[in-house]
Amino acid sequence: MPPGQYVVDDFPVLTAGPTPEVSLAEWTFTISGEVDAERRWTWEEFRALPAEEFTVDIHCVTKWSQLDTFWEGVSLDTLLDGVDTSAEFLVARCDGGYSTNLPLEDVLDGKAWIAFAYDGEPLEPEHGGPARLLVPHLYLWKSAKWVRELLLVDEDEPGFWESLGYHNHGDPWQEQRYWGD
Ligand SMILES: Nc1nc2c(c(=O)[nH]1)N[C@H]1C(S)=C(S)[C@@H](COP(=O)(O)O)O[C@H]1N2
Ligand SMILES: [Mo]
Repeated sequence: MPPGQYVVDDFPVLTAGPTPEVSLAEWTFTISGEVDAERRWTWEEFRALPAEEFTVDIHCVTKWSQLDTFWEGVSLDTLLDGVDTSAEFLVARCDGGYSTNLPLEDVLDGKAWIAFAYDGEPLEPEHGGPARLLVPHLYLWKSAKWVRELLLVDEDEPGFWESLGYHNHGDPWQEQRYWGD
């Protein structure tokens, strides 16, 4: 367990604002910014991509952790495969306006997914359904719910919580909770 965390058995919901609604017919997922060509998938196209089941521990900056959570999603390695970019960072953008920033190296090599199922069921809207980013090795505010776009950028840009004093990187093992940690 990362320092300062305690284990919970339930799955708390933590959202800054209401749960946005989007129909699967309108849902798209886009990779944009510093790319050779923008990539966009409809829900059907996204669900036709190779998906993986994975079991991970998740850690919230408010100190709860949940162990062995079971998910299904598309790896960011799959989504970024063949994308030619000079970018070293991304901004994940969501329905409802939330955003979070990440170095590309934190989402490649099997470290991040766009998850659409939790515990064998479609991901519930409160937890980010139809699909959320999951980056389990960082604090959970980096795991953007209702994610719709990955904007690839050369210069790192703070997201929603990062602009409000949360740590830019958010490694729970180093207790990077707030700015200055
Ligand atoms: N779009 C969006 N994603 C978000 C948030 C949010 O407010 N909006 N909150 C973040 C925070 S601070 C946490 S701890 C986790 C909570 O995920 P959960 O509600 O599934 O537990 O979602 C993260 N992703
Ligand atoms: Mo959080």
